[in-house]
Amino acid sequence: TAKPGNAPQQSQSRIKGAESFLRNVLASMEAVYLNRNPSAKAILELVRSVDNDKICYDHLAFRTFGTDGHGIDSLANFFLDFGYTRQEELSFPAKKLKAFWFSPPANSDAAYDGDGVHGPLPRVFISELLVDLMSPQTQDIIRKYTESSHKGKKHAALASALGSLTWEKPSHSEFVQLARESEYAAWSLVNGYAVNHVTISIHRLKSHLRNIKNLNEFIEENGYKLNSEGGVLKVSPDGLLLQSSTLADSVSFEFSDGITTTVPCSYIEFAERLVLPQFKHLPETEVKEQHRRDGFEVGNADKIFESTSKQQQTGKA
Ligand code: OOG
Ligand code: NI
Repeated sequence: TAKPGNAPQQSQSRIKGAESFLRNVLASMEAVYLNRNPSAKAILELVRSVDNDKICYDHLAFRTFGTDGHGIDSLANFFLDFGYTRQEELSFPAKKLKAFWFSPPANSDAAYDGDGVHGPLPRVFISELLVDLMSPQTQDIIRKYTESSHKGKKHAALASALGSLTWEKPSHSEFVQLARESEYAAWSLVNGYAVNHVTISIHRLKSHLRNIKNLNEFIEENGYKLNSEGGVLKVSPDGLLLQSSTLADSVSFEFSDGITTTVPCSYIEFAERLVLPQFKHLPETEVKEQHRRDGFEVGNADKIFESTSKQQQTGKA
């Protein structure tokens, strides 16, 4: 049903080719994440098991080192090439981090019936460590590894989809030095471009879990700990973006000096986006994603970052 002057059929099918490649890449990133994070995998299955529900991803999140082309852009380029649009910057001066979020391209109609990476395309949240603001020792360690990756920064999405670091493994003492100064830096050194978390879109569930308070209770009843930094439920100042997250799983990691310890891996997040005031009058069946609160919130994100931190993991409340 091409209107005059609109893209003809042929370019429509080119778009579909790109979309299916994008989804295959997302599926590989997700597979790496599910293999490494048994709690996240089990939680996705649990949520699906209630009323045989489907999962929509609200967003996928990644961390990077903001130095010499290894930062946000290294991964963003892939998403921009496949139709994503860069949105607002978020800044976290105390953590020496910044982030951008990216909105997805328009979906093909089939997406609305799909599950997970085959459903509506997720937003993407990519942050970077402001490496120049770290201590000289920490900067030296980070640059030693980013430089050793040579042109790896051009292939960040591939590294994420493969679950491979683009640099060699660090020594245990280097990991500890980074962790002392920035949990984020230490996490990134051993996890690289791997998915940091996927986020379940809570309001798009069908079961009673479509309310984030019910969801949080359900997760805790099933024996999983939620990140309690600043309270379990994170609420944006406008009251319309509600988020919570689990604590990251740990994996055994063999450092280059032969020492093996557990290191934090990834977590899973939950987000409920409420209907914007100007669309309050719409009947529930007509409410679409574009009628809901979009974007991210610095105050929420600042606390969600703690989902991979040791203090949270060892149960400091
Ligand atoms: C990202 C934390 C922020 C959100 O949705 O605001 C976040 C991270 O831990 O890397 O996920
Ligand atoms: Ni998130």
